[in-house]
Amino acid sequence: MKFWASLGFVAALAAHAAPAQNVEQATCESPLQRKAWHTLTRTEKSLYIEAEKCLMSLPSKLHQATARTRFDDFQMTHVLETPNVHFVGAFLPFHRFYMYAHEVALRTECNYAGAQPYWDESLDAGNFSTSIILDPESGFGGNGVGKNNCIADGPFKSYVNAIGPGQVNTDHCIDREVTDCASQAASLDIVNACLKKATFQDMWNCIEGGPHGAGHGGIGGQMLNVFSSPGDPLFYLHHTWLDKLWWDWQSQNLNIRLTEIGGTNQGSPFLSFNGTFPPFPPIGGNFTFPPFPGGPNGTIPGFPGNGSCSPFGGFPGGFPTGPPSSPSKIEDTVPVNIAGDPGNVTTLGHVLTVHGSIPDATISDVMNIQGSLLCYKYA
Ligand SMILES: [Cu+2]
Repeated sequence: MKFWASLGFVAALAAHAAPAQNVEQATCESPLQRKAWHTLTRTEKSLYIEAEKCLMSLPSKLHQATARTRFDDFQMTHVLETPNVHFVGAFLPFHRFYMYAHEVALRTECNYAGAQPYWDESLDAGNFSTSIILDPESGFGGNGVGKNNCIADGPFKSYVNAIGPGQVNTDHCIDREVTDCASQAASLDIVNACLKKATFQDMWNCIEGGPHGAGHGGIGGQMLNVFSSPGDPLFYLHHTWLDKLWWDWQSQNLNIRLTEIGGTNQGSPFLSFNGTFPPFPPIGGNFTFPPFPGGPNGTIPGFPGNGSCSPFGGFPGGFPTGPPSSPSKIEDTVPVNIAGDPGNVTTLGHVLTVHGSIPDATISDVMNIQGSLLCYKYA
């Protein structure tokens, strides 16, 4: 049987000494329960926050030239992977894998017994500034203040980011610039429109352009930087929510959607362009999230960010996906050299990496949140 021909599979069996006939059952017996922040008890909230603070206190293992802590390691991994994992078909798979790696680190390095919570932003759409997630006592602290928009209360107020902004690494505070109007794209109407999309590509475009943009633009500051946004610990709750939305979409038709992938495999030229580009005010020499085609109506929604919720009018140089329309202005597009995925369209063989926090995996490995690698569920 072809099944048995896989050396990796046999080695995995040997390593776990699992009886062969129980392989199916042995995969995901007790999925971790991921819950919405709004439903956590006060104790659950503080256990999560303590675990994140623990990651912020452990020394870097992966990126010691730039990172000081394990929290920084994750942020740096994101900075380095940014061109490969935004505005491409691997956007949702990579971030699913990355959220999982973060959850594993909390559990294995910081004695956290819970699951990665998520922020159901539809509950706060249009009202991020009054969200309980920004509570200084039970949450992540509030909006930034002063000239640099540094957060001034809450458990993370004194954390010094060593990574960012963007691809520049300089010590700085966690900053926020909460913008309620930008958070409107997290509304239930938009979420539901995304969940109704018929294809992976349309759903992904809708989520990346809509709810994804709402979280980054609605919190602003660090969160609005496409490279260094994981410097704000809210990032992990934001992207876990997006992961849930993908799973909600998949769950409507698992027969097809456990293997449905697609979308461009060509990284955005805007993320590898070494220079300033007119519509995006550079932050630390880098760009905030650009607009993204494929909002809930399949049109250009205008990226809800940059301190405004007015639509982004026009976009010089075309959309940030696909081949550059002005090659002479582009230093280089991201080369199509993703391991396991040499073509222009994203496939299941595409290798995802978090730089060794956990071993590399393929998109195929992360399609099922209750499969052989991942084992969690959403409430
Ligand atoms: Cu990202």
